[in-house]
Amino acid sequence: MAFEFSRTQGREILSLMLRSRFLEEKVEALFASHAMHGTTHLAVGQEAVHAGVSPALDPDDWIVTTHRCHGHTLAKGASEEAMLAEFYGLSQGLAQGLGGSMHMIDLEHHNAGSSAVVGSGVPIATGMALQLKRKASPNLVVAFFGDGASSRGAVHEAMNMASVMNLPVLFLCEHNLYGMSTCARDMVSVESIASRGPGYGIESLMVDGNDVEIVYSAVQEAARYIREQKRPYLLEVRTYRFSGHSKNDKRTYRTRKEEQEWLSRDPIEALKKKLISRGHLIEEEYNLMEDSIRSRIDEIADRLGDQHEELDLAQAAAYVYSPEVAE
Ligand SMILES: Cc1ncc(C[n+]2csc(CCOP(=O)(O)OP(=O)(O)O)c2C)c(N)n1
Repeated sequence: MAFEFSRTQGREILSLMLRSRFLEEKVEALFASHAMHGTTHLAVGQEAVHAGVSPALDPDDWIVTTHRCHGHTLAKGASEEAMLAEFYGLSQGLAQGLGGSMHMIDLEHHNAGSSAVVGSGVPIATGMALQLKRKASPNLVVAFFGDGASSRGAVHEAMNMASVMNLPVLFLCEHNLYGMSTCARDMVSVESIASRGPGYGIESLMVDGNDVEIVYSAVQEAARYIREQKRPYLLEVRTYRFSGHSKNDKRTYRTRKEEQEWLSRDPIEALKKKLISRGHLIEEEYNLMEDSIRSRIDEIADRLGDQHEELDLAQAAAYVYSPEVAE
């Protein structure tokens, strides 16, 4: 029988998905009004991946994320407060305000962070998995990457190394059909990136990335396999970003018809409908959930927007060049 969330779990996951969606919608508005600076990559539409991966892991498992990192960061345990402070460049932000939208890092919640260099997190995650293996840790590392990143040499090298060295890493390909304006169909040599697994001797699977219950149970199963077999795993989740690639993307490389088709498969709507049909939620409760999440995010964003505690150059330099702390 297909996996189903319990009533409590389903409501928690729905709330997490809404927090991710509304946080990103708020951030989009704040960038548009120039209250926040730099650029940002939203993952609106990909919330079933955010909410289906980290909640299915052990809290001490690690993640290494990408330039499209907001939902992953939130789902691994960061607060909206710490994330919004980072977006604003404030010293109480996740990276002391030095990283911004693309460089969220949250060691407390075992999130090793992200970088703007596409695919660069995958070898880092593989190296972390090597260290976990050396320490005989029961934990694993999730390496998030996109369909675009799947063509990078470092990603292939990392998968080969993880297989040869039996490393506890879950290669999680968040396939949203596009790398910037390039459609995966014109750039990736195979129909499904999971089909590359056997080439590395790695167990692999492709699943629907817009169904959070499917993502969650596939991740649970992959994590169980990695811990028991002490082998890596490649999971491809198929999804779609409703938003443009980054700020100011007019999305001329895809049709409105294609967007409409994916919008009709909105992962939040899908979970909401399932919970209502199972008697785990009623429409009024859902509306209250939406209102309270939106107003909490608005309140935090307004409050932080009036603050100015930023690191000065000397403090930033001391932080950047602080000595490495060996474990
Ligand atoms: C090494 C490198 N090459 C190119 C870029 C420019 N770039 C930024 S995001 C992106 C697309 C990445 O696509 P994908 O891996 O599918 O992730 P998505 O943006 O879809 O989440 C590219 C090419 C970069 N940041 N780093």
